[in-house]
Amino acid sequence: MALERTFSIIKPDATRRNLTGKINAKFEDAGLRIVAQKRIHLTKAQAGEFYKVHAERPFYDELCEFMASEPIVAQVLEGEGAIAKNREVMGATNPADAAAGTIRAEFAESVGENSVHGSDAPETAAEEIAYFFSGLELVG
Ligand code: RTP
Ligand code: MG
Repeated sequence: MALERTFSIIKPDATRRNLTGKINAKFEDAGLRIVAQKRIHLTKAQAGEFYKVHAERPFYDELCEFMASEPIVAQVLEGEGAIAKNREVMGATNPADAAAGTIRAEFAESVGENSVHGSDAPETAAEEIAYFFSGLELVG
């Protein structure tokens, strides 16, 4: 499998509880390298742009409020099959369905406040990385 990059967010529920280090340890233990990382505070409009694919869903407004409520940590993870591997380490969207040992099983508070985001495909990974990071910030 080829070396790949994916985009990750440590969400406000997790940064608020000082879980960045524990979540990063899960990524690193799974063989994902953190090649870029920064703490930023999104506006609600920026959160809305990022999650625009969900604009018609009933939870969209609540999701945007949540993502803008406190700082997030935006990251780029690199590894063999990084997109699928990251989704595996994250666990299912709803922590009640997430496999034991996954980030969401251990740390998520609810289906909405579920600690992490991970890109779902190569095209979205490329778009999301480019939205948050410049070429200069991406060190291989
Ligand atoms: P993400 O995009 O954040 O990596 O999560 P995902 O692929 O596992 O889930 P997705 O269906 O893309 O949903 C995006 C985020 O919206 C929030 N959500 N809330 N209240 C609800 O029923 C509900 N459903 C989804 C979660 O924060 C989810 O991660
Ligand atoms: Mg998603």
